[in-house]
Amino acid sequence: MKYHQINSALFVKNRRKFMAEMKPNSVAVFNSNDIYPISADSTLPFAQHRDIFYLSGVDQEESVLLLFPDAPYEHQREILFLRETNDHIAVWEGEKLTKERAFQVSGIRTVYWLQDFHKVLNEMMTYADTMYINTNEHYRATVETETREARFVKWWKERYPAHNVAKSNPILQRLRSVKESEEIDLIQHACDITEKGFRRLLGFVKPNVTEYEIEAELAHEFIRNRSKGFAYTPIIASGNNANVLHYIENNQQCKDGDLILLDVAAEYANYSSDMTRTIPVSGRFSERQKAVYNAVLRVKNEATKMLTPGTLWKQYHVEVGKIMTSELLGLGLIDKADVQNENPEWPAYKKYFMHGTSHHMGLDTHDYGLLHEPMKANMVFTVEPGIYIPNEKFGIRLEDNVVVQEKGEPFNLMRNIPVEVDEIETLMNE
Ligand SMILES: [Mn+2]
Repeated sequence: MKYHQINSALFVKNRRKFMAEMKPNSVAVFNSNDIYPISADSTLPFAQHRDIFYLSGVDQEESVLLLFPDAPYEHQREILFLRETNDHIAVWEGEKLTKERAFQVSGIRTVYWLQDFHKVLNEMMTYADTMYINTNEHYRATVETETREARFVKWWKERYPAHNVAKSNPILQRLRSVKESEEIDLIQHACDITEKGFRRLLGFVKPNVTEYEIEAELAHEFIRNRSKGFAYTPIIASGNNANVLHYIENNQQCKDGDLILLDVAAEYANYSSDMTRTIPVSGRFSERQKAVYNAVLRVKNEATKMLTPGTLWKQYHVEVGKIMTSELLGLGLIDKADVQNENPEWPAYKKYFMHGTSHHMGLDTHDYGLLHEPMKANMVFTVEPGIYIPNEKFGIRLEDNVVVQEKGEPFNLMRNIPVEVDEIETLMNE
């Protein structure tokens, strides 16, 4: 792990909150992700399942967390199962968690090696009535592969057909969407690393640099600051590439006079940040680019103010759409007739701004959060309006990450990352 160890108190608290929501006499189990094979003996780098990480801090493959708040013996209430390690394994594979180290990381005292899992689980199941299974119910999830969690759930349900089944996911969606202060600090740290990367590239971009050279600058800056790297696949889209919303080729040369849309951000300790900035290749915006840019910036600032406790996500998007409509009228991109004749299911503004404005952010870049429930303090959202104009060969999106406050406007975790036209031009021309 490149990141500094997180205080185990966070995970102790997270487990306590989860267990408080469990039904009487129930067991919940959470699995690590698999290490995904490429072919032969090659693998993708390990990425931990965010739920077991959230509840334990364990950032290692082949780990299982078992929670049983009503277990007859106290040492059975929280149990970790880990792949066995010893001095020989440490030499060949590097350091894995020992039982002592696992306690320091997670605050869990009962740690077994994985080979004892079925035996211990079986004892717990004789005491328990209900099993909490962890399915992926994220609104944007499309999963083709069978995860370790899914394999386990299949096996567990078949092995213990007489137990009641309950869902972990809605509990986790609610808990994970409201951040603890330690989590907000970690997200702030990820944002601060992103800031370093962005400032570095402001001094680097000039006509004829390539999108992949910009990507390399960012990767360098992120990793040297203890990040694993990008929190999600970076979008570095110059000129008309910005109008391909999920452009990730990053293989073109940046031409004088064009803009570059950069949706690029660092992770830290498995927490995301999610930033978008749009900058001029030459270091100067044209008048037209500036006009569109400032329209997007105004929508971002107005939208941010609406992220307050009680706001409903759907209604928020309707309101942002109204603000965007008035900006597009001002820019002459749509006219009054377009608005009068618009289809309420697909309003006129969507021709230039066709994606959502905000999503939850945290351990996942598109984090957990039940969108039909009102917003609460300490939820972290992105705010990311954009205007895309293929006819003019540019697109602009600006994105910050903000924390909903009990009172007043949200707190902007990206308040120090340059976004005003003047500041960006000044920094690019130093
Ligand atoms: Mn985003």
